[in-house]
Amino acid sequence: MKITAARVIVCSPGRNFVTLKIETDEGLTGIGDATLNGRELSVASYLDDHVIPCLIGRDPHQIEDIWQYLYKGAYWRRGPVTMSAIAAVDTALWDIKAKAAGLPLYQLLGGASRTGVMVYGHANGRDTEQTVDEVLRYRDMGYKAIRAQSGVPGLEKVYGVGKSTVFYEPADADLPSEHDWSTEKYLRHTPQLFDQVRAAVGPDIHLLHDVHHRLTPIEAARLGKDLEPFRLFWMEDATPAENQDAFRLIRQHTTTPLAVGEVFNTIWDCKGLIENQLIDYIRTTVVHAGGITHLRRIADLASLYQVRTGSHGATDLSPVCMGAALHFDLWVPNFGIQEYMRHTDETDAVFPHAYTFQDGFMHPGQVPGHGVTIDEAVAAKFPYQRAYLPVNRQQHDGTLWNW
Ligand code: EZ4
Ligand code: CO
Repeated sequence: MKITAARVIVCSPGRNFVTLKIETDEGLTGIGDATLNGRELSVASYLDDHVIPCLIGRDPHQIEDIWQYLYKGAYWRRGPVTMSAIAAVDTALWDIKAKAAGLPLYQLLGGASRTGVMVYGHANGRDTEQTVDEVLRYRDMGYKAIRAQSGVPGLEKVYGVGKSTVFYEPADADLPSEHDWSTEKYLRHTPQLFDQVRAAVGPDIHLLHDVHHRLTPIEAARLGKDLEPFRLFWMEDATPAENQDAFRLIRQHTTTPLAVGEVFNTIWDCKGLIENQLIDYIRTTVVHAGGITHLRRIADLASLYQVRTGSHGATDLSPVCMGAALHFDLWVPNFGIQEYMRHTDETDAVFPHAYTFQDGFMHPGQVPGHGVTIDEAVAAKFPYQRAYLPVNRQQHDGTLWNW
């Protein structure tokens, strides 16, 4: 088999998505997600201008060799743009290989290790009361694990809380919108939020929370300690992780489990955190961390230290990534949990998919390949629209902070 063509499809059914489609001389095609929120066209260009010309004529079965060629062959290694582009190629090639075998992708990885993939949903409210109601609504939808995010008194906009409680889309403006941040207000509010959520939902539902990189290590340590009575499944992105040692300080102070890694793009971003047992869950994804080929390497390293997977699954990761992730999750021995934010009906119409949700668990389906396709005619109705993630500034003096 030979690769005869590859195309980048950019569309915006409510939000932007970049999809790579690879075609072969045997008529088999595969697709991969290349979406990098707020920087979509950079990945599209990387693929169009520098990757696709190198793919034509290659054997699509040589997934590992093509991965190494794109990673080592560029000379310039790593980075979110490069690794998202490599991920798109890798995902499309796994799709083709599984279709050629006539098997759902998880069978090629080693088969199912579990009956379904536990996912967590997002409960958001403008205040504690509404957040508690949302958590109960997610429980009633069947979710076994729920992330709770709430507005904070004195802050106008907070990460995770949007206009609608059903769909959350932070990339909301033609130029970055600006939010105010106050660590003091957030740290005062969050423990009482989880006190009330836990009291309302009882002991059996897993509760999660995303700090979204806003605390310093010592502040994160204090929040982790304050949240211990409410038995969180995890506290996510407690502090930025460029300095992997920062997590040592948090770890020394709290038994609240720690998750990090949605912005990581290679195993090197994870290495110290995993080898030093500073985290409990690694959140790297198919799309931003080099595809299934590289994610498998990260998961294997993590398994040596009893670190489990908990892949990012926000709406800016397309259904193509979600489909591939669910095959990975069904197989990976050290699976922990998978994030799942529902896409809009427009997005689902562009990306018909085989995966299903039932009673808090998802399944990738039995369709050969990863089970997600793109309807290019529908996609063409939704042209690209520039959209940025917000930025954060300290409320008291306007200093730029982590969003
Ligand atoms: O802010 O994917 O856990 N989920 C998250 C996401 C991220 C977005 C950024 O594009 O932190 O909502
Ligand atoms: Co997050």
